[in-house]
Amino acid sequence: MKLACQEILAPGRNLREKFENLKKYGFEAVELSGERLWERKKEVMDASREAGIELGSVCGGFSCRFVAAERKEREEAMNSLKKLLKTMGEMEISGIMIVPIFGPPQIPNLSPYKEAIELEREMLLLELPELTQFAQDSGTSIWLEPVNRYETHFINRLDEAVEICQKVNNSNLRIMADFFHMNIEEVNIVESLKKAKDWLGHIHLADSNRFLPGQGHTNFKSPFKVLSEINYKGYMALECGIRGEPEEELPKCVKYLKECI
Ligand code: LER
Ligand code: MN
Repeated sequence: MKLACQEILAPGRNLREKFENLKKYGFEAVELSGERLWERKKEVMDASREAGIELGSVCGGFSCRFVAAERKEREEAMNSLKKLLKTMGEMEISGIMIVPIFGPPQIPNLSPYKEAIELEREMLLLELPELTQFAQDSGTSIWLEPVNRYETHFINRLDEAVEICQKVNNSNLRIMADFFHMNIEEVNIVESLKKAKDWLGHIHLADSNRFLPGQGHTNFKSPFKVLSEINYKGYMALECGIRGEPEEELPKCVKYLKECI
């Protein structure tokens, strides 16, 4: 388990200072935004080398319209993800999370023929083999992220994401587990992680209120015990708000997380 932090949370006047601060606080890796990453490639790689911190993962910064009604939008989403995957491979970044749909269905409900969600699942299953193969050829991975019901109607729990990975059957498609969403959707986080153990590619950390771990009431100890038992070797990246000053709260959070591991 390697602790990572999203770049947006890091204090610092420039990228290098942000990365140096994260390293100083005890993080091993950074989670980057994918926004025009190809243009920032050199700056990001230089800052990572100079600060001695890994580039772990990418979150956001591309079109998520994979199952939109318009073919043009779907193709744009596929192409924008491919462009990012290629850059990530060149930067040796291990993977990117995708949330296939935010919000309500984007295509009509055709029941009794097929409900919107069935059509969306089928559409995604047509696209994922090509995207996953592209990720594999580029040397990186895609992680499907289950997100809570208030943000999407599609894939809320780990088992739903695992089912899709099983169908695609490519080792470069894995799921990711976000503690904030799991707190809302899973019956029992420990049991869900155990069941998903062979498919786990990445983790997002946030407390119950989506502030830093330690600033809410989530129990991290028992899920972390499971992650140790299953020998989870991936990243756990902070994706949350911060109550207080980042300079003080981020190192405190690292200490707290290390005590929980
Ligand atoms: C959205 O709530 C989320 O958790 C992000 O990781 C989506 O990319
Ligand atoms: Mn997340």
